[in-house]
Amino acid sequence: MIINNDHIQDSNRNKLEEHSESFDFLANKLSKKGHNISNIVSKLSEFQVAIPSWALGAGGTRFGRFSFYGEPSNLEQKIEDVGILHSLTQTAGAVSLHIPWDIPSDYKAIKEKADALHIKFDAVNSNTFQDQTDAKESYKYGSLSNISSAVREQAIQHNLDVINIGNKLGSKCLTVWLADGSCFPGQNNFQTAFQNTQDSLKDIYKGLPNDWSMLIEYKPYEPNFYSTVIQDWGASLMLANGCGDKAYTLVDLGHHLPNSNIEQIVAILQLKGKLGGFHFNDSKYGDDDLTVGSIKPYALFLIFNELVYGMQNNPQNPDLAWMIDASHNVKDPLEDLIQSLEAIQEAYAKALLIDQEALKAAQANNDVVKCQEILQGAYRTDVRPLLEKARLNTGGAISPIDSYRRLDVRGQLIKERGKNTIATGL
Ligand SMILES: [Mn+2]
Repeated sequence: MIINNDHIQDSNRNKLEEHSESFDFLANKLSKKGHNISNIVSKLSEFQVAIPSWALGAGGTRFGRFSFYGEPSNLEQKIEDVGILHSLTQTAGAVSLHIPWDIPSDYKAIKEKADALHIKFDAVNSNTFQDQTDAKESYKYGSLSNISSAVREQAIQHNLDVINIGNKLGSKCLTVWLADGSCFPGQNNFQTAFQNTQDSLKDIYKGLPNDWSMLIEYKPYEPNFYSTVIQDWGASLMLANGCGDKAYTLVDLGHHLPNSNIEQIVAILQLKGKLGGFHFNDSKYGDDDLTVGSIKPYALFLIFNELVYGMQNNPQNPDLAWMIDASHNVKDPLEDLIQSLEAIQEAYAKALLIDQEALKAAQANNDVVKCQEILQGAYRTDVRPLLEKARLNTGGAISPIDSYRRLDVRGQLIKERGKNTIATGL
């Protein structure tokens, strides 16, 4: 199913008047406070977030998986789904592939399909957390950290293969996340496992094209429950520094122990020019992979405050690879992703409303009350009309969820694909 401009214009029609009223009211109010509205709206339009190829079907848990029907069963259909998201929201202009689940059989055809839908290929993700059917070695006891050099070599080669596949699609970035670790004290020698990981990453780094970057993702626990080799941002940063200038840390919101100060982590990494990628989701207890902004929207806003500050003040830090990394168990994955994209834009818009000069002055005066007033004043603003305007300006839907339902997208997909399709890798 391809959503064209007429579909969207049609579904926007009955919302235009209400949008104009609320936008004019907000724009007028914010302009009086000195905000440049068209600048904020165009920043929102430019902000594009990659959709991972594994988020388009029902994720499920280790206890079960419940289908939403009409799920994409191959890479072509996954790209079509990202195209649907992008037409409606105009903020999902990239896809992040997971190898080996999404190896194209026809590179030219896949690139043409993505081009036609204005979808770029963002970071490619390697997978050494499960065994493939034809694999010689097993990752049961780790991959890049494994005690066996044969296993490490297989895992290194896989990452080099992923770079090669990404290169053919125009990707410029490899994301490495390792499940490596141990489930019981004494199972691993921490130092050996870390050193093996560093050496393996250096071998992968040698195969990285000059205009590529390598993102190293960390996670405190799961699937291993006693130790993880790359457990936090410090370990990731050490490994990135050990590899070189093109290696960076990737922060995934769900990969922290409860109450970690993630905004401080992203601030310091940007100061050091080492924040390369960012994965959005939300969580209550652990790596819950819930809809962005559904549990802790204020924390997301505080993180965006630091990200905006970094984007404006840290030229030493590269442009970030933004991606949603969530799993959809009880909602239609496309509706869930639309809600996530909206929450990201909302947090970004609110962060753009923070008066940085006033905040700096209040900090200089140790006026703590004023500092909080400035942050919360921005946070309490209902910025949704700005998001609507950004979407309207670029041909998107005023209300993407509304249009998605009005156009009966899921019903169409079920008609086209049948009920019982399952996405590769899920
Ligand atoms: Mn992630």
